[in-house]
Amino acid sequence: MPRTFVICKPDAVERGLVGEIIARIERKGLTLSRAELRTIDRDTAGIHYQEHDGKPFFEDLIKFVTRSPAMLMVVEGPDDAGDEIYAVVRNLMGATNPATAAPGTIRGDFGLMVTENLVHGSDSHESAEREINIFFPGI
Ligand code: 3AN
Repeated sequence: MPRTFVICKPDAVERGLVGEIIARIERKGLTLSRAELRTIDRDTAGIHYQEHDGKPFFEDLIKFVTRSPAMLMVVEGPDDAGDEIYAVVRNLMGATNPATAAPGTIRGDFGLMVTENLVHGSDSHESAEREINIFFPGI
């Protein structure tokens, strides 16, 4: 079954938007195969965001994503969806910066700032498998 990895970040949990985000994913026809509310530790966050290590916003990003519980989810789609399932979720999420994300997307409807952009979704099939292995090793 094709799958991807999604996080409702701390701002989404704090604002009570987890149900709304999951509802949008499910209404699209995708299903959750694993979900856990977990406060991400610093080391895990650093590995997850290693491509941003050294960028000016890296420290703030790590602080933000570890500040309170996040909802970690493995999202599955039907076999016909193929490995492009990550792209389906990225379209639901909208552009990285909520200020310019299209209305109708999660970030476009509920976000205002790139520093608090509600959701993470893997950006490729390979990233999805890498990230699932970081947060749910062995599944
Ligand atoms: P996406 O989450 O859309 O894949 P990435 O991978 O480019 O976007 O960025 C990862 C996270 O880093 C974003 N979700 C956002 O929280 C943060 N981020 C990206 N660019 C910036 C920026 N210019 N300033 C502050 N935070 C940023």
